[in-house]
Amino acid sequence: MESIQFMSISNFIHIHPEVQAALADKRAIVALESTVITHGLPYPDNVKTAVAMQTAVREGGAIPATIAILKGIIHVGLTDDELEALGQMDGSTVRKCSRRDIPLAIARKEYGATTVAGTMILANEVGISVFATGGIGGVHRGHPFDVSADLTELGRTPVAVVSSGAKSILDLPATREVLETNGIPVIGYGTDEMPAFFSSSSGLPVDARIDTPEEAAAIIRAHHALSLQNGMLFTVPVPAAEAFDSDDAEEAIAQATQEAEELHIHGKESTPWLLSRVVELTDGRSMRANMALLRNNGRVAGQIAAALSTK
Ligand code: PSU
Ligand code: MN
Repeated sequence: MESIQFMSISNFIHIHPEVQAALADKRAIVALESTVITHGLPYPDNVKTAVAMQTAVREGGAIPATIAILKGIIHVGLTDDELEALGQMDGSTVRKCSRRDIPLAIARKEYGATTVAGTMILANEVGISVFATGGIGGVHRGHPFDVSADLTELGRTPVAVVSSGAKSILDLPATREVLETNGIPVIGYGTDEMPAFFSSSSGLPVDARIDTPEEAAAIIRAHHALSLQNGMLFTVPVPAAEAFDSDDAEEAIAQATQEAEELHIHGKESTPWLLSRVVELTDGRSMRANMALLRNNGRVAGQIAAALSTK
């Protein structure tokens, strides 16, 4: 039998040649997650959005590296064909990979989609320090012990996450408190308050406001210089034209939350179920906001990574 002690991450990882070259040259790279592709958006909008997000990262000045597990192999950077195949898969056949799930998907040679937590771990492993996503997980409404592992990971893995805050399906004030407890700076990019995913306002304060990629890079450099091991959260509001701020959003969220209770939806199913139910209840308006903010966050993260790589 093969001895486990000779196994290292290199046995299970494939880095796309373009990403490998960028790593070697210390060029700007932005990691992207894959749960939003397999569990967050329906096909074909998921693939379209993932491709648009990669393009936005390039426009920002960085190389995109979408991370997923394909047949037990960690892929950092996907080809168009791999992205398309993953996007077409039935979400129930792809393991949603947070920290605890990664070794399970690898050992069983499964397909795995990385969450914010899972993507942070793998990005950090290969030396990528900026990561763009839509919204992080958080504390679920009415379930103070259902706290996303994203918040724990942000407390212990040194990656800068660019997002539109935590999803508004969550208990945002509780989520804000846990971010603080875990030592995660919340930095508003062009805003004084933490955005609420598809709405731009949560009424909750950020720790600092910045307005340029250079200011973000200065904060990340200070963090690296101190060898702090926690992550950072840069929060970017959804573009105004696509924001979904109305009371309709809150009404849909409240209804979806109540239905989830009645149907006993919990654990890792909770977030994907709530998000897709809100899309139905809002006639797709929440999804349009979601797609717009993903692209925009990709662009901002690309700019931040580019500012960080210029000495
Ligand atoms: N944002 C979306 N759709 C998603 C997610 C975020 O618009 O599906 C995913 C992210 O991958 C995030 C995860 O890390 O949901 C959180 O899941 P949980 O609450 O089970 O930790
Ligand atoms: Mn949970």
